Amino acid sequence: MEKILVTGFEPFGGEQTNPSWEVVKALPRTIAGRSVVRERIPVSFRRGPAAALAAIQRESPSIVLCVGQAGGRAKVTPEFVGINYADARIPDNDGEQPQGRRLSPGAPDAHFSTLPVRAMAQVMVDDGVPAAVSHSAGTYVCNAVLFSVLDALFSSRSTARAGFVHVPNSPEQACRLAGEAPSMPVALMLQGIVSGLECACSWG
Ligand code: PCA
Repeated sequence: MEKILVTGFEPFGGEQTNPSWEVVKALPRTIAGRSVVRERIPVSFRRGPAAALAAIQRESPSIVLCVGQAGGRAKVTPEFVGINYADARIPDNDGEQPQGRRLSPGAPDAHFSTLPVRAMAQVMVDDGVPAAVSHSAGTYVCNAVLFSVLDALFSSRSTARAGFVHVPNSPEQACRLAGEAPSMPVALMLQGIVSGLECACSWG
């Protein structure tokens, strides 16, 4: 059976939970006839990409979807592009805070996601889940994981397709935040991720 590798992150930035892992944990065992393999990865510029790449090596998935939390966003957002750049606003979970530097000198400036991001956002919306394509995954660990995964698959001429989806804060997180703090129930995020993966499986 073909495999879908889905990654979620551990908590970071002083939070108790990370909704990306809550969603990944709750995924069904199979989607569109492919088995779902899940991996929790560290919020670390060094260890995060390495953990995602190790899971790809181990599992040889046909589809890779990394999921992360984007506090402040109100929608589920498939990411269009990963860029070869790091500029951390806060230290990662190893205390590293790279600023204004390339992730991989010599690699291309950017890689576009090889998942059908526009179609994925559309099926999510059709399914009643607020969603939109994002054209920037930021310059923190999520972007580093997306760029590194796409660069590794591109360099090895892999036929596996890969991408990233950011999810909003959960309501539990928003309750502890001051001021405007958009959130979404994890069950709704889950519905969006499942619809998006079904779309990715049926495509190309
Ligand atoms: N979000 C962060 C890193 C881990 C996560 O869940 C980001 O958007 O870079």
